[in-house]
Amino acid sequence: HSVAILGAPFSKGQKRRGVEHGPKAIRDAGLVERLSNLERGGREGGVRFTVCRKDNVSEELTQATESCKSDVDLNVAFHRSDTGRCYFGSFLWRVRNEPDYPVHDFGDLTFKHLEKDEHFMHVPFPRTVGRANKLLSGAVSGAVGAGHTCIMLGGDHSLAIGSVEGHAQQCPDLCLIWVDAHADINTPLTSPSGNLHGQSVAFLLKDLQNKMPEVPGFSWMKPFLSARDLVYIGLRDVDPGEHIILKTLGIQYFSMRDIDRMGIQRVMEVTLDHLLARKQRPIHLSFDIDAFDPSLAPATGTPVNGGLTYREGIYVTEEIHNTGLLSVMDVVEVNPTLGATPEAVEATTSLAVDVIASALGQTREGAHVAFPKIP
Ligand code: DIR
Ligand code: MN
Ligand code: MN
Ligand code: MN
Repeated sequence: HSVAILGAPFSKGQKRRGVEHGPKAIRDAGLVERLSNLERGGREGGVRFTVCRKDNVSEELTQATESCKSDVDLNVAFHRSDTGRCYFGSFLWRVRNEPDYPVHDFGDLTFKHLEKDEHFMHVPFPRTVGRANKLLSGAVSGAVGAGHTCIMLGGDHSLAIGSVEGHAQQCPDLCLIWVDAHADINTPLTSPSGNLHGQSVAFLLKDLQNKMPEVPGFSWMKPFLSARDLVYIGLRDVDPGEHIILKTLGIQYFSMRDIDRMGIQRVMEVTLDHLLARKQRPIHLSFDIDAFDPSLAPATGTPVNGGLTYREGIYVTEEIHNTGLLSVMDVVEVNPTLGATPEAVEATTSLAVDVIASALGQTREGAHVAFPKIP
């Protein structure tokens, strides 16, 4: 599978400007380079090779070319300085042509701020947010339809409305894993803040259809997701109205207390069992960086103490990668204007790169590309 990166520089789903610089900040932390150099473990190998002859294999493997066709058997570990990859064993010596998982960076979407966009109740910028999500929905649908695994870089979490909606156009049976300190399931009627980034899930759920007023800007979409197709991980700041919704709809969630109690291993086991036991289907992972503890991800708009450790967060993405079903991932709420120091911002953006790389197959145990033995 190839990977598509879509930048969504948008901040009108909440009141703190700066989160629209998230996509650039995450790219500047080296996202594309990291993904291009992923040595993927697991069921598929990582790269395509051409066979070359032993006598043409110099210290610098880059000299080997496609014109070398016969097999060689080397029993070595070899490090290629040009790609940084290591190969080991008694195997055919092959040279990488191109990654099996090319990374396509589609750049940033361009969002318009509408001049005339009155509040709806106490909800600011409803038409601007609705239109941005309609645009994003089309982009995600296009990327998934073209066969890419799609990484959406936010931007605030209201963007998940369009991202999940676009994903669902291609994959109507998708399931949703929402990693966040917050449940983002307020309706305009329950929301204490009015902010749409705290309401994204309510727009998606069929089960809330008769609880949702008609918000201007959103007539292009209908709710499509069932409450049983959603699992939360990392909750620790849930509004009373949201708690009522979680309980009445019987939504599967794992608060930080649940993670303390069960451990992240069991949480992921139950999460994936809940969503995939009946049938395997595409996963939409919506990852709000504020799920992490603020000591790890300080540059975000609504930090809440007591969040995921680095290891818990990476375990979540490793387990999702290992299903082989990740189809779209959102990484949202990285706000590079909010770090107290440049180091705080850098910690947050490099953490975002780490969770993306992990979701796409970077392993902590290491990996190598296996070679077929000479018959
Ligand atoms: C709060 C905060 N529940 C709200 N939500 C946030 O505004 O609805 N989501 N910060 O990320
Ligand atoms: Mn893997
Ligand atoms: Mn969120
Ligand atoms: Mn959040």
